[in-house]
Amino acid sequence: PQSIYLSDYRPPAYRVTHTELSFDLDPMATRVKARLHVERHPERAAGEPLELDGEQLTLKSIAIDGQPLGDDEYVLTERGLRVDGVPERFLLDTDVEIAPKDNTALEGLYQSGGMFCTQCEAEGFRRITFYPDRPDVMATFSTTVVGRSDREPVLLSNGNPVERGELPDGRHFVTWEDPHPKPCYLFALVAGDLQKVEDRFTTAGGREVTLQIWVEEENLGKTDHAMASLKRAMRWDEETYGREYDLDLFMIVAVNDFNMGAMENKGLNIFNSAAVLTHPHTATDAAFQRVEGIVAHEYFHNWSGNRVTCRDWFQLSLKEGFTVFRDQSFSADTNSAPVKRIEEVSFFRTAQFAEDAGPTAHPVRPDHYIEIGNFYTLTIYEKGAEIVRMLRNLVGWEAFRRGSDLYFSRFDGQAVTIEDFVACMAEASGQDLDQFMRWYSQAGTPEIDAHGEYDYANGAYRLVLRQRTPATPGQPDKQPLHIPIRLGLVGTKSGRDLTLTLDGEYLGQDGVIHLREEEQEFLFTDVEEAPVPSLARGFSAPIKLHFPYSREDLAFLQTHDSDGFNRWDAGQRLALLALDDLIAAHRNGVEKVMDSRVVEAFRSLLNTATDDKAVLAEMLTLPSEAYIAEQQPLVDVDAIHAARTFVKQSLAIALRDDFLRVYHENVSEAPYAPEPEQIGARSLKNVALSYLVSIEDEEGVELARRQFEADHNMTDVRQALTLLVHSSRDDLADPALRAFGEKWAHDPLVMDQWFSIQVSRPQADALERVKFLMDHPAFSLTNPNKVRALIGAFAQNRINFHRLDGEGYKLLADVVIELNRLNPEIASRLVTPLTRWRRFDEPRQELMKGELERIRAEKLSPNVYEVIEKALA
Ligand code: HT7
Ligand code: ZN
Repeated sequence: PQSIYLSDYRPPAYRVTHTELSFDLDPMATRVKARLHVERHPERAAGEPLELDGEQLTLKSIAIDGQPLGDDEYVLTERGLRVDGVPERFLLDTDVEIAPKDNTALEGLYQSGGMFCTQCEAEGFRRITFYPDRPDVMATFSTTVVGRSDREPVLLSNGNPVERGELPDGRHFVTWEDPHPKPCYLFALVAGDLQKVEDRFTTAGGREVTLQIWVEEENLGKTDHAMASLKRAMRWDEETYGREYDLDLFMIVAVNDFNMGAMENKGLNIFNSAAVLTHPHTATDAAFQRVEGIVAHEYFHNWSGNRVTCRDWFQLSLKEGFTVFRDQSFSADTNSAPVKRIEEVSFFRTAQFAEDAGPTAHPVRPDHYIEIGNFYTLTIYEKGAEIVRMLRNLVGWEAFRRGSDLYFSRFDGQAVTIEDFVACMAEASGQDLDQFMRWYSQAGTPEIDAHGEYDYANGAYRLVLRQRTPATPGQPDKQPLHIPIRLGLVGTKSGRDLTLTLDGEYLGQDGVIHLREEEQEFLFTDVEEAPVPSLARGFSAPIKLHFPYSREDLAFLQTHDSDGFNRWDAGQRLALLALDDLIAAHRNGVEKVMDSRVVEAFRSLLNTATDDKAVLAEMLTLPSEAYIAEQQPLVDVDAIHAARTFVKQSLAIALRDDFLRVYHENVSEAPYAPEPEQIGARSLKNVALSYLVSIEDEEGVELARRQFEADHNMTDVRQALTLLVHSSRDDLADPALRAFGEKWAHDPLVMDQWFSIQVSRPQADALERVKFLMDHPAFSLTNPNKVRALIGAFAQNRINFHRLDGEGYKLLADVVIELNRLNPEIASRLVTPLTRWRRFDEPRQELMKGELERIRAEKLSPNVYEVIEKALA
C-alpha cells in the first residue's frame, strides 16, 4: 500500500455539481445508477483525464452525454475508473451492481439485520458508485430508492422526500432531494422495516422542523432521552453559537452493526444503537450521558463539518476537534461541569497520552497516511478539541465566538483547512497565532519541568518552566510550543489564592501565563506569603506537568485549591506517590505499608459536606491501573495491580464505617432520572460500595446482593453485578450472572454489558471465559459492538491480557487475523494494545512482538498493514 501526502494536495481535475442516484435494492445484487453533472475545475488545465474512485463495483454500463462508452474507451482498475478526452462539461451515466449482504466491512452499502444502511465516511462512497470520493467535491443530491414494500417499507435518504409511489411486483420507491451541496462522505441511505418516534422543533428563525428517530419496533420505548437530548442540543447551538438547523426534517436511525458511534450524514444521522437507545432498566448513567453527548456531537456537525467541511482528510481535526470541543461544552453546560472536565481529562491522560507516546503517534494534522480509516484517533478528536479549547481560552469567548461566526459565514458551502479556521480566530481577536499553529503539526505530549521558590525577603515568587516534547516517529526534533498555563498561588498560611502580579501587570488571583520559549522564568511580585503553586488549572493545555510537590503540598492543595479540577488532580498525584512506593515494595518483595496521609485525605473527603457528589465520587476514585502504568518508565503489570488493590483495601479497612455511612446516605427510592443530582448520588454510593466489596465486608457484600436484586435501574444493577463478579464470591456472582443473562437474552445492548463484566474480572479464569463466550449465541464476530464488549474489554483487563504465558496476546492476535478479512477498520483498532509492546518487560515484549509478526505474515488489509508496520518499525 502507498502513502498519501498532504503536500501533494491539488484541487480535483473535475468537479460534480449535481448527483442523481437511483438504487434498486437487493441483498446480493443492488443496482446503482448514477448521473453526475461534471465540469472541469477552473484551476486545472483542460484535457486532463477524468479519474473516479470505485472499489468492489461491477460495472454494467457507462455513457457520456448519453453516448455509451465501449470497453476500449475507459480503463478500469481495482481502485477506480479513468476516461480520457472528456469534454469541459458533461453528464456521466454509470450503472453498477453491488452486494450489500456480503459487505462485512460495514463501509459503503451494507445490511445490518434485515436493514440496508450506508457508511460513507471516510471513503465508503466509492463502494457504492464510481465517484470523485474526496471531501472537496461538493454536489447537490437527488436520490431515488426502490425497495420491496414488505421487506423495506421505509426508504430514507438525505434531505426532503419529494416523490413516492408504488411499482409493479410489490416494489415501491421514494425520491429524496438534498438542496445543500455536500461531499459524498455525507451521503446516506437507510431502508428496512423501521418505526419512528416523531417530535417537532421550532428554530429561533421560525423554521418548523420535524424530528424523527427510526428504530426497530422493539426499541420504540428507548428513544425519549435521545429526542430530548437532540432538542436541547438544537437550542444550545442557537444560543451559544448562533447556529440554526437548515432543513425541514432531521432524522436519526439506530442500527446494530456499526463501526463507530454515529455518523453525521446530512439530515439523516445514522447511529450505532448503543449510542442512541436508552432505558433506565437497560442503560447506565454513563450510557445516558454518552448518548446525550453523541446526539449533540452529530447534530453540531451540521455546521462544523457539513455546511463547512474539510478540504482533504488531513484536515479531519478541523471538523472533529472543533465538534468535540462543542459537544464537551454542551455537556458541561447541561451536567456537572467540573465532573465532566475530570472525566474528559482522566480519559485523555490515560488514552491519548499513550497514543502520543506510542508507535502510531501522529500530529493533529498528519502529513501522510496509508489508510485514513486509521486516523479517527484520540489525537485527531480529543487532542484536536484541547487545541480548540486553548484557542478559546487564549482569545477569550467573545473573540472566539466572533471568529466562529466569521468562519461559518466566510466558508459556508466550502471545503477548507485548519489554517482557514485559525486565521478567523486570529482576525477576530487581533492575536498572532503563528507559533500556536505548531500544536497541529507536532506530535507528542509536551512535558513541562517546573520549579519555584519563594523569596521571603522580597515577597516574590520565582517560577521557572522548561518545555520539551519527546521525539515521535518521523519527528526527532521538536520546536517550542505556545503553552498557556493557567495558575494560582495558594497561600500556605491563609489557604487562599494570592494576587498575581507579573512584570508589573496585575493578573488577578487566577491568571494565565504564556510559555513560548524552551525555558522561561516568571517572577511574581507582591506575594505576601509563601505559596504552593496550583499549575495548569482546569488542564489548561494537553501537557504533562512535573513539579516537585511534597506530599504535604499535595494534601494542602487537595483541600485548599480554589480550582476544583486541581483539587482532584492533587489527590490523584498524592495517591500516585503512595502507589509508586508500593509498586517498588512489591517488586522488591518488601512488606507493603499504607501511606497514612492518603488515608487521612480520604477520611477528610468522606467527612466534609459537599454540593457536588459526582466530584466527590471522582476524588474517592483511585487512578486506574492504565493511568498508573502511563506514569511508569516500564510497566510492571503485576506490581501495579497488587499496589492498587492494596491501597483500595487499606482504605476500605481504615474507613469502612465512613464508606458504609456514605452508602446509606445516598440510597434513594426516587424514580430514576438521568439528572446530575441523582447521577452524583449514585456515583458516590457505588464508589463507597466498591470499597466495601473490595474487602468482602459481609455487610458490603450483602448490600451489593440486595442492590442487584432490587433491580432499581441499570446503573445500580450493573455496579452490583460487577462488584460481585469481580470479587471471589462466586457463590453469589454465578447465580446473579445467570439470572441477568437469561433475563436480558433478547437485548443485544444489555448482553454487551454482560459480556464485558465477565471478561474484565481480575480472577485467573477471565481468558477461559472469553473463549467460552465466543461460542455464546449472542456473540458474533461480525458485530463490532460484540467484538468491543468481549475482546476489546478483555484486552483492557490488564493482568489477564498480559498473562505471562502469552495466551492473552495470542487470543487477541487470532481475532485480529480473522477480522482483518471481515472488517479491517475494527481489526486495526483492536490490535492497538499489542502495538504498545515496548512499554513492557522483556518476556512480554517478546511475546507481543511475536504475535505482531504472526499477524504481519498474513495477507493484510491496508488498515492493519499500516498499524503493524508502524508497531514493528
Ligand atoms: N464523523 C464520523 C466518523 C465515522 C466514521 C469514520 C470511519 C469509519 C466509520 C465511521 N463512522 C463514523 C463520526 C463522528 O465523528 O461524528
Ligand atoms: Zn465527529
